[in-house]
Amino acid sequence: MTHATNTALIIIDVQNDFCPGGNLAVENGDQIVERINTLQDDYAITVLTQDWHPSNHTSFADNHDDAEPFSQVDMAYGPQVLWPRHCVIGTAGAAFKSGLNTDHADLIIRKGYNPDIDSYSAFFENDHKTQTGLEGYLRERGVTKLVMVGLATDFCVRFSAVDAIKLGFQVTVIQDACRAIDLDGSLAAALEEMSSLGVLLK
Ligand code: VGL
Ligand code: ZN
Repeated sequence: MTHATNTALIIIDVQNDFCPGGNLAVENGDQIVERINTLQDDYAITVLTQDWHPSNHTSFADNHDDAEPFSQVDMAYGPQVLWPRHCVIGTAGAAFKSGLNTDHADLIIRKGYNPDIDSYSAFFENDHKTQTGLEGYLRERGVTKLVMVGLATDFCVRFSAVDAIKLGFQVTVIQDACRAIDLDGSLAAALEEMSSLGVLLK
């Protein structure tokens, strides 16, 4: 372990559906697994997040009439991309990517289980109000610095990093331990937003 107990590694959504062969595959998403396993040796505190949707989740295009995957709609809480059905609770696609070492996880936080609200961020659902409980957990353990890795750089990593910095954590994203979906320039926008808010992109 090389980092102090005030620093946590947050491993975002390294799940089968976000890897090649999965329902919402991120290009080369599987290539970060070994890197993340090695990184885990350096941290005293490790948190895993798991995208965890009920079958009737409103972020799934097939739960809307005539909606194409990757199109955008307006929800009560703001704009929402409609995704191919993915990470359905209890399915193989929702399981952690095989080979990912989960033995050291202090906490596994599930998100997106409310059918009416998506949750990209590990801290807040997409209404930016409903908390997941992760902030309280980290504060009670005295964590002030977060290092984020996982999938996808431009959605769940981005939203988690932005919320974390707004909450006052110091945040680093290790880019080569992340992979992006890159929908209509979303990767460039994510990197721009994160760095402008003070997220350290390593
Ligand atoms: C994610 C889209 C939908 C992610 C989750 O983990 O980045 N992206 N659900
Ligand atoms: Zn999702």
